[in-house]
Amino acid sequence: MGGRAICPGSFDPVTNGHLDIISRGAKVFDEVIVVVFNNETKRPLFTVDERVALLEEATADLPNVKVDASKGLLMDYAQAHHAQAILRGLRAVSDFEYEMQITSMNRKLNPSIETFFMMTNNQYSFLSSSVVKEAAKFHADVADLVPEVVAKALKKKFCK
Ligand code: COD
Repeated sequence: MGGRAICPGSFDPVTNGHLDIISRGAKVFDEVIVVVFNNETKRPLFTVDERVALLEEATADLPNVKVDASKGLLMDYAQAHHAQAILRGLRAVSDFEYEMQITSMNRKLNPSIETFFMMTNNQYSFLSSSVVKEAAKFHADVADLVPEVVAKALKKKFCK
């Protein structure tokens, strides 16, 4: 397909489910910019800077993936960075309604930038940053659900 895609999210923290979408997207688009936004409805565990650093390490082996952060509107960011597409992941039916809402709003804000959805890999269909944080809080082993650097960062957060 080619072109530049923005993969937006909270990434608090990045999981193997996110990485699956990012790495598969990087095969379809010439360039993927992963952008960390502060989702006002969620109380973050990691600061935006920490989330960016974790994403940078986790995507270091993907040469056409860049990581950035923004405090503004997704569509303003996409336009300013000359992106043609927004890349999102879809897990269960429960994601659908929320994605419909934000995609409709984003299309209203800028109809020339399309949103593309990739279905999650079956093994990640119930994986979210929230369940990972909940499990890590009680010192459960999350090593096979997140990149190594994130597993270490979670241990550090919850041993204080
Ligand atoms: N498998 C596949 N995909 C997954 C998985 C998984 N296991 N887990 C998550 N994903 C996907 C999500 O479906 C999503 O597409 C992406 O990965 C990121 O997920 P999250 O949860 O980190 O990110 P969200 O949903 O909290 O991100 C919300 C935004 C930050 C994109 C949104 O709040 C936003 O656009 N904010 C900026 C302001 C704005 O422009 N708002 C919209 C107009 S009102």
